[in-house]
Amino acid sequence: MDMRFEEEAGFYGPPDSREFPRFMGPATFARLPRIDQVSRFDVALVGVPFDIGTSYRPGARFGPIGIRQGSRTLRNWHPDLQVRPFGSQQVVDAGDIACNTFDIADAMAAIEAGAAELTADGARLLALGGDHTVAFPLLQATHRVHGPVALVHFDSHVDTYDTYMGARFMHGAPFRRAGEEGLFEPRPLDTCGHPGLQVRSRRPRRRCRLRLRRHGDVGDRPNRRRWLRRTDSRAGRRSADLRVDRHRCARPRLRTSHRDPRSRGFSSRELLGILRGLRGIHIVGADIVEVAPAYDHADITSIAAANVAYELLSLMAPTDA
Ligand SMILES: [Mn+2]
Repeated sequence: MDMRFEEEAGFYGPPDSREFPRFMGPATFARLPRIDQVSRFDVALVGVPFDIGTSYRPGARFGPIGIRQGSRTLRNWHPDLQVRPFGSQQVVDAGDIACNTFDIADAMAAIEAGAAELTADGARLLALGGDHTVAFPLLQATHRVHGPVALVHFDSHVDTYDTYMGARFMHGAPFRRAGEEGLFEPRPLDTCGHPGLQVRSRRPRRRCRLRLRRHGDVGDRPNRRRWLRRTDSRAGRRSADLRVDRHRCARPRLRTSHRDPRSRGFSSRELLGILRGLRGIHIVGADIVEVAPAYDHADITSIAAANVAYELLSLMAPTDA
């Protein structure tokens, strides 16, 4: 049987689930068309199956597969934001960036080149990691097109290590490297994910030149409102880039596939609510990292990550006229 992608206003979305139930059809994100099946695209999802930069539990190389599997039930209508993420912009699945799994430097170059190729014509990129190391080459590619972006980072760590066992490129250092190259501004780095402080791990060392903004627990409503106001005023005038460390900014109670687990993070509901509050910010790039399906019971984390991706796609979507 011919399984056609549903067409709405010239944009191709998932096949009609009344004819082709969601357990059938393409293994692409949300069963969307592959990049080679449409003539043009506005947003590309791309997998970055890289996890040799991790310092604790490996397995995020399977993150793109897990998130795609967790995305099969996503629908083309976001009732809270009142947008059609697949019917008002062309979203495609660009497959995975083939990156070396034995050589970090080689992988970094491949990820930057792959991301740059996908965004050269102005398309936006939503990357599915992979461990957090991948944020650096992805930001390099974003910088090529947009210059320094306003960076919003959800994580329980600040990821501003200088080196770890001598390694400069690893999952605890991407924002140190990005800061050194001037890939984002204004400073300080906008990280949130920690009740009480903004992150849950140790504070960065003094010699780290990146200052960090204290937000309080943005899961709490008054703090959330204040954080959204600040983020809006900081990011509102420039292109923004969102980085979500899925596993570390969510509660281990709910997120079971932590690659490097920490307690007391946001619930999925809190995180999605915070993201929804970012409506109006011009997002040019985003990634969701550290999804490790081997530790994920009943696809809980993969489904949550897919929904974060959906929220980001909805934030990128034009509002219905
Ligand atoms: Mn991280």
